[in-house]
Amino acid sequence: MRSKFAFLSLFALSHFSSHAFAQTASISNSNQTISLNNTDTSLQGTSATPTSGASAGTTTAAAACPSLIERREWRTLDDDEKANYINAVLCLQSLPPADKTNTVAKSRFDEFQGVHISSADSVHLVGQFLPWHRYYLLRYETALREECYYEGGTPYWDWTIEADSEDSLLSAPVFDAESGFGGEGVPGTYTPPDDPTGENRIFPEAFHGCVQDGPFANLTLHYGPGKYITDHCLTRGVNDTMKEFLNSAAVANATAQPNFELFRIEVEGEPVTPTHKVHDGGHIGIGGEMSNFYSSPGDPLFFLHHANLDRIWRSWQMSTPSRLFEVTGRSTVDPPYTNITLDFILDVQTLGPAVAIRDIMDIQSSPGCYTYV
Ligand SMILES: [Cu+2]
Repeated sequence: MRSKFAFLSLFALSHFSSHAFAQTASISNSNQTISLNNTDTSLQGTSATPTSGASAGTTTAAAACPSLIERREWRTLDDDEKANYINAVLCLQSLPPADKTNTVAKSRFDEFQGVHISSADSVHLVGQFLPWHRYYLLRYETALREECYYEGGTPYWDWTIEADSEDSLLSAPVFDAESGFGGEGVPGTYTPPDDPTGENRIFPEAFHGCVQDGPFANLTLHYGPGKYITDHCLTRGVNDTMKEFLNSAAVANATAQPNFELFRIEVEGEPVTPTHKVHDGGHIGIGGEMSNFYSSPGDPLFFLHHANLDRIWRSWQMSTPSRLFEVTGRSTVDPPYTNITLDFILDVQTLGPAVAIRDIMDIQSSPGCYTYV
């Protein structure tokens, strides 16, 4: 049973159960803040992977990293570094899909979007939300590096910089037509397909139009919007209605949470929270394809938004030693569910081998081997 949602509930599920998740709305927000600006090197070379006492699983010791890939804020990249990243994304969009049985994807980039669409119902609003997206981003970064000669790390967009200021989100350098990902959708250039049952979670108001400047002006997506399969442009609907959910106070509220479950909920947002949060706020603030629960990775900015969320999680993990390997939460949206553990398997389908959550908890051990600066 699904119903039509309001525009501002783009990431809402209509059938979430109202047990403990609904009670987290009033979690107290202390003034505790965690610096996100310090170079994250405190565990470099020292991490060891714990084994779970509860069940067997992958219990191999974390492999050491030969070096750490630096993930940096987009605006700290120089013009050449920005161009290198954009060119690598364009490369991924030009490579044929690795999965020859995939008849929809025309490129490696499409393949990533397709896997998110088919995974979305099982990797959101559940305990594996953050781990799954961490691993998904890692596979994307690895593809850029191994298949498209990119030598850097996934950049992130720290939207608190715009959200804390009087500036519009659209003023962010990520939207620059020359050095960034292009700007706002042009009104009147795109009409999304009807979604009479609501199952595609398409909200026409969020689709201002096609992005017609920048490197992705000529991009044709083959998946989406939603679960539809249509050839269409990259769409956006950038707006400032989400700024209050993307500012540094919102991030501080998230990192102040005392356990993983409360932290994950405070990051992820509606419908288990009464208002938007940083995750759904970023999706809705960019709008268009990014506003869609299923097909959002069709906008290359998806990966910069989620890298920032991953950075915030890393910050929370590093704030107390016990948090580095803390993971809990329901395994599915609907019962019967189990409580996920470090042994829970993250499946990214054709994008790479399945791994246990344990293996990606410490980003500074293999297969992660990256750091946020
Ligand atoms: Cu997602």
